[in-house]
Amino acid sequence: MERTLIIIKPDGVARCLTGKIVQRIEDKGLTITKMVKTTLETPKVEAHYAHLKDRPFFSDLVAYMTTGPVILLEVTGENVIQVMRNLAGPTDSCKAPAGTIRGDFGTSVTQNVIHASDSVEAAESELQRFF
Ligand code: DAT
Ligand code: MG
Repeated sequence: MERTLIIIKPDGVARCLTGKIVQRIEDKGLTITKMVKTTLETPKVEAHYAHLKDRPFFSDLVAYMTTGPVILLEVTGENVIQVMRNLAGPTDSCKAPAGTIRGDFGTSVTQNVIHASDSVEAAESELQRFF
């Protein structure tokens, strides 16, 4: 069994997509083991996206992630990290195929509805950071 961090980003929460996203996760047979609604503070978002701090979009990304409430989820299941990345789809919503969360609900590369951890190491450190 593996666990991963999912964040329903501010655009997803504001557009009332939480129920649909949770449904997709449960329909896939995964288990939501923690779920919290909160508004993220800038330092936590900066730490979460530290690997992108030299990219030109970093400040816009941090500003966006702190604009409103998010839903933090710990999701547990077999190969959950890869399975959730597959459900999320590619980073850029405009290139994400229909049937993926980003393909169906995302509106841009920034406003791409959810975060999903990309490795066991990232998942463990992100879960520790946010829970
Ligand atoms: P992912 O969220 O698919 O793991 P990532 O870790 O490379 O992608 O980037 C984290 C977030 O940063 C991503 O969800 C949206 C934003 N981002 C990435 N590339 C971007 C770009 N070229 N322009 C604007 N925002 C970008
Ligand atoms: Mg990433």
